[in-house]
Amino acid sequence: MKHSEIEQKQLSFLQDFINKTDPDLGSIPKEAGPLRQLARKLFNRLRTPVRFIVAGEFSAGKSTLTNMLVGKNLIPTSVLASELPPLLFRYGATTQIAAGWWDQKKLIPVKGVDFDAAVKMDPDFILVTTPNPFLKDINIFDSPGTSDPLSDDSKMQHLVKSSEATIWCTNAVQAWRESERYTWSSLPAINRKNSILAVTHTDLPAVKRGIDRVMARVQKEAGEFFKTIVPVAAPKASRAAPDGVIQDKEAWAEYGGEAIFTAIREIAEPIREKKLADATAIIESQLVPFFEGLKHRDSADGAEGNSKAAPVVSSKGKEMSGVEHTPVSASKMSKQPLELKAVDAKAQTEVPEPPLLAEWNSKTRDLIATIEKSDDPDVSKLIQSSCDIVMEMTDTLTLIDPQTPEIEWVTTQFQEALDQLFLMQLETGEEPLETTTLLLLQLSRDMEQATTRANISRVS
Ligand SMILES: Nc1nc2c(ncn2[C@@H]2O[C@H](COP(=O)(O)OP(=O)(O)OP(=O)(O)O)[C@@H](O)[C@H]2O)c(=O)[nH]1
Ligand SMILES: [Mg+2]
Repeated sequence: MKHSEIEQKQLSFLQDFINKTDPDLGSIPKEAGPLRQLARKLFNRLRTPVRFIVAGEFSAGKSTLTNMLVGKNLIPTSVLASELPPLLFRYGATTQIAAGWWDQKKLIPVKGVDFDAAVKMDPDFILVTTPNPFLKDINIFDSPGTSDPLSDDSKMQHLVKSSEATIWCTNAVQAWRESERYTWSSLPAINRKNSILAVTHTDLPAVKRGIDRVMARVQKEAGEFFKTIVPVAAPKASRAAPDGVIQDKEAWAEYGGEAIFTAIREIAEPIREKKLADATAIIESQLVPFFEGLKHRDSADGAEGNSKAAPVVSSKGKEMSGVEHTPVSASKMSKQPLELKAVDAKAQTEVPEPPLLAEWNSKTRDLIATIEKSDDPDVSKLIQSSCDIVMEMTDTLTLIDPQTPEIEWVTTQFQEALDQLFLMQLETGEEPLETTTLLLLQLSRDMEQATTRANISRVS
């Protein structure tokens, strides 16, 4: 089954779960609450496009490249670049802008795509929507050149935290300077992992003459830090594709338009695959058993039609509604609302868990239970506790000898989660506890995968 079909099925299951666990329907066990929230979170996660931040030093060509990617010269030259806050580009039926603040959910629409008027409101960011289909899967954040991504500027911190991939712009005239290398190395691992280096201004005659030398040097000095290095000349590429429609194929390829879109897709695809696989694992282990229990209970009450579940697709693409899961009664689930998949699976097959996985699952389960139980949770303390257990396990994983590719992979997943949790300590963002729970559950799944594949059982 194709990625998009599986995604659609999971989305309809989640939508169904959310509808059928609505407390207003009455007779819904109150334990459904946290699972309903989890379903909402997964639904939003699956529907959120992959977010790329365009970063780099002052005047590196970030906004010009962003304009090319969204297929329109939307970023004004009338407003001084230094005055512009971060610009978030998303898909919308019409081209509109709105002023936004990170800590408020409200956006204030600004009439007539008037950036000056938006800037006067002193927003944390300006949201730009435009009907480019590319933006349905990818969101682009243009960062302001004067902001140091490492500064205490909370606008910038939030922007970096909100993105999953980076396009770093470096001017070919002085490509990959020492200061860039320094800033880059201090960015969170998650932003550095999925990254493209766009070498801009490659159409300038002086650059063009020595382009092979420039690219060879950049490759040598920065190759290890980026998935791909792409030479671009965004103004020329834009001219080859007015309004995002390619008119001059040759020029589009020559000026890097094609290469940068390919690089973006190659980075976005695995991120989307992982999101879907993670969501599928959580749906299978947490939501399906509860939903089946609900159905079972309702059919015992003679009200089966009320909670007929949409089919769920397992990670292998097979339909599994009511087939692979033993129905769990709602009252049983109530005691373990967020039971981990690894524990469930082992209980069914009675195969003992590898000790490292068991250790991680036990710590995670305790912490999630604490999160679930607290009526008035101390958010920062709980994030700190999550950081502690993730850090401990990261240390344990790094000590494993020999280091197999599976161990290295799962260690990277833990390091990335740690980066995200560190940033959440600085700025919690929306629904911090749900995000934390989700991160821990994903790590459980990663651990299960790695321990199964690599047979990691102990630190030697
Ligand atoms: N010839 C040429 N000019 C470029 C290219 N990319 C950007 N420029 C020009 O370089 C200047 C700076 O570009 P911007 O896109 O504003 O750079 P920026 O990184 O967004 O700048 P700040 O936001 O101020 O940091 C503008 O005059 C652009 O027209 C390129 O590939 N080739
Ligand atoms: Mg700019």
